[in-house]
Amino acid sequence: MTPIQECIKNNNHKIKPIWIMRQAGRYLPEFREIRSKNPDFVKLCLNENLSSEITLQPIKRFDFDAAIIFSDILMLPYGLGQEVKFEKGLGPKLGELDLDLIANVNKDEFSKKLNPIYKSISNISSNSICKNKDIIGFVGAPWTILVYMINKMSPKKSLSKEIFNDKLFVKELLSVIEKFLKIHIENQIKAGATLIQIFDSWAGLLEDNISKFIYEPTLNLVNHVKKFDVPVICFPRGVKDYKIFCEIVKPDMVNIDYNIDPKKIINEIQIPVQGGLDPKILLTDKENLNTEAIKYLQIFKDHPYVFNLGHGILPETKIEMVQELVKTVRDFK
Ligand code: 1CP
Repeated sequence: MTPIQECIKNNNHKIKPIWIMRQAGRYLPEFREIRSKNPDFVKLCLNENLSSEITLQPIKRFDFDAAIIFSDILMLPYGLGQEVKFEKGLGPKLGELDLDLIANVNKDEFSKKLNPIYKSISNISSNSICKNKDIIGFVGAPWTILVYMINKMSPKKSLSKEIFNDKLFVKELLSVIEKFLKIHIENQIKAGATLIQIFDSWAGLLEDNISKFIYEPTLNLVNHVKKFDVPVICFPRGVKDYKIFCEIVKPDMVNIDYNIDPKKIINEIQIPVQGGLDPKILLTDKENLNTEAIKYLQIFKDHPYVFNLGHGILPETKIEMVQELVKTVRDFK
């Protein structure tokens, strides 16, 4: 059994697998080299040879226990026909949103558009470097995708709450998003993903209607993944109460963010836990990194735990700090 599956399915707390959110990306010089020759990010995600190569880059360097497919949560709106562009320094920019057009996209058309992602997963799962490693497929959670599709840019830049006023529009859009997220999940599993992670990066933005926008649609996705007997990890970044989230949504494992007190979580949550370390710690020094990483390893010593961060690795992270982190986790007894 692969390491994360072993943690989840057998409740094994003796092994501490490690992988890192955004491990295939901008902190790696070999990624930056490919990226500099491929200015169109969406095209890069749809180039199955390059996306397979990028997925394997961090595995070759650090021998992580899991490979996360090089793609993006915004490939979903792209698959639905909404324009998606990534501009330097500006982040993602999405085009006009036409609900009538999107609601009429058919499953085959969508799957065909995103087919290179599935081919890349299938390439990776048959590559000998990934023997006994988990292959992580992923999606954005319905709420986070809804935010990007309506806001058309990162809510980090600005988010107008008025855009959620048209309740019927939002409800219909959410239902289309959920339908296609299920298809995207199923396609990734059929291609060879052994685990699914659901990223709700903007869960923390929501103050009311958490049931309608987060619990209910995420639970629907979690139940969908479970039908395939594939474990599902949720990352509801910034959500106020992880305990309630886990009780309602029932993922197989939860990734905690760096604002969460791990000591509190271990008393509140019975399911396997992943992550937590603040990515900024990797920008400090090795001594501090060891102290902070060991803190998590100690707290979760007797709990099924996968080492990871509390959000994606920062682009300015030095390679040697990642090497140090992997060594600390592997040497921990
Ligand atoms: O070179 C570049 O400029 C591209 C940077 C980049 C990369 C490497 C983007 C643009 N996406 C990715 C890959 C990516 N994105 C992966 C696969 C690689 C891996 O994880 O190892 C994954 C899983 C994602 C997931 C993703 N994309 C999330 C959820 C996780 C998180 O960090 O919160 C989100 C919110 C996105 C949107 C996105 N894509 C890219 C950027 C810069 C952003 C964030 C924009 C914002 O701040 O709103």
